[in-house]
Amino acid sequence: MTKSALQIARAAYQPKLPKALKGGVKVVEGEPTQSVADQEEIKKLFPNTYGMPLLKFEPGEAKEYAPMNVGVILSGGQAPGGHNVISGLFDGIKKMNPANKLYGFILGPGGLVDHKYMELTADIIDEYRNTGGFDIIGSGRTKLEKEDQFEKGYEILKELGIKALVIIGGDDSNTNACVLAEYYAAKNYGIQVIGCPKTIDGDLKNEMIETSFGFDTACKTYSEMIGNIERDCNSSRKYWHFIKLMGRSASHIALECALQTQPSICLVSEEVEAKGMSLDDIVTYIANAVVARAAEGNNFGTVLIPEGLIEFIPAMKKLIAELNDFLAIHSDEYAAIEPNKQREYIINNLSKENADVYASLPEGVARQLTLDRDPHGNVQVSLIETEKLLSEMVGKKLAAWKAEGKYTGKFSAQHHFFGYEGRCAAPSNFDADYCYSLGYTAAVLMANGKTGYMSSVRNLTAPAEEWIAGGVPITMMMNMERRHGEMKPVIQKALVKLDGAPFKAFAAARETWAKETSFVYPGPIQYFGPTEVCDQTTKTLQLEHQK
Ligand code: FBP
Repeated sequence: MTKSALQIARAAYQPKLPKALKGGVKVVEGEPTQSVADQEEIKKLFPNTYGMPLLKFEPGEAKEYAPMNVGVILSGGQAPGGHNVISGLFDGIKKMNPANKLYGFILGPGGLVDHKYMELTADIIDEYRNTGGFDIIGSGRTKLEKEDQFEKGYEILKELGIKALVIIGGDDSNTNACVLAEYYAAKNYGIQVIGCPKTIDGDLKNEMIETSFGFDTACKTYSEMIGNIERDCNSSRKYWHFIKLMGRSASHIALECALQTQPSICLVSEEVEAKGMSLDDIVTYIANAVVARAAEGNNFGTVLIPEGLIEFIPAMKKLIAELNDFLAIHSDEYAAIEPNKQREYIINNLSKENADVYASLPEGVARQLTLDRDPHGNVQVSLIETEKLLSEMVGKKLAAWKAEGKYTGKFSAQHHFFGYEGRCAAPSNFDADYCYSLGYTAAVLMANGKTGYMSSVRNLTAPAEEWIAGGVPITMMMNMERRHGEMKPVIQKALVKLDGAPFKAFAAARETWAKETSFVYPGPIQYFGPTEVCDQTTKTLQLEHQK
């Protein structure tokens, strides 16, 4: 395999570990824990894994550990650093006992159920150290939630002599990891399950999990590109760039990129929902900023748009819900209608309120809302080109204002969507170190017989040496939520907090950014060089830690 010069140099990078993981490890138990809400229900559902103590690692005596084989699964969307979780896990279990073996299940949780796996040997691991992507074993979105899947999994775990399984995933995958841990514990199968917090979206975080891995690298990658666009924009001074950023639901990525690049405008879905803003309110907000800048002779700017925005606009949320229900029953009838009559058909069949919203949408977006449903029958919001929808509507509003003599500037838009570009980038030093520590921590948790825990590494704005490693019972992060019409125990998803330090810092600066050109150009991720350039964490983490 041909490798780039950076890949070759980067393979030799030795990720930094917290002090407690450098030699023998002592596991210190804290107080018993409670779930964040709905304690009685969660306790009943998880009799074997509820209420376990928090665990903290400290330097201790080197111990001998009995041999154990371990399995690992990558679940859901790619996030930079996944390969380092696996290499930290590999190095950890080999250090504990060189006879230990690591097996990877292929293409996500489906690999466990379908018995598709490979042994991850030292040669294979060495090929993937400090690289981006999940291609070492692949990832997938099969949900592990049914008993027959757990039993199929157990068959192969038993066959391979696997005593512990690590599931690297987001909130849903870690919820499922906990259900699996509970199931195997209840059955006395002797199989431990440990979770690792992954997602570029940054929405798997709480008191004990300061950030999910991949968020740092993905945001730095997007911020580099946004900075480059801002410089282009400030050079030709003739375009407004509408940039949609990944993050299925929460706006953490858009907010972090805004803090790094200081765009003219950044929308935050959680604020849109809290203020009950309509699509027209958002369009008017952007158009007003365009007019104000045009008055200063600046017919250019940048607008950051979180991917999940549409679903946070209350009126759109209602419309999408009614469309989902309606098309679940009438999709064949709808498909049989001539394309040029479909819009009218939908308008005639929706409630007046939703029909009016639907009728106000540009043709293309209205169409997208009735097509491309996922296996659960829901609109795939990520396929909706919000960046084009907004620029088109802003353009129309400005044209109307021009006709009324309220605006005399020029408006020309460019569109971008940054998502996949950042998910497999070579991990930043932060993600390389953090992930390696998470994997190593998982190995220590397993060697000490723990199950139903998530690997946790905290104090992340301090140098890696001072990071605090340990385990958090997954049940501690759970509450009951309605999913597909049923109340289920799930890990609480962390949306952007409007009273949190990152949003407040943004809100305090955004008027200036809109009026003046305050762009910041972060440049590419640096892997070698001064620590203030190479080891910086996200602004989100820095601001959250300043509390
Ligand atoms: P995870 O939550 O599984 O980490 O995935 C996050 C994400 O990258 C979202 O930002 C995005 O909306 C989605 O995955 C895209 O999914 P897919 O890879 O299936 O297109």
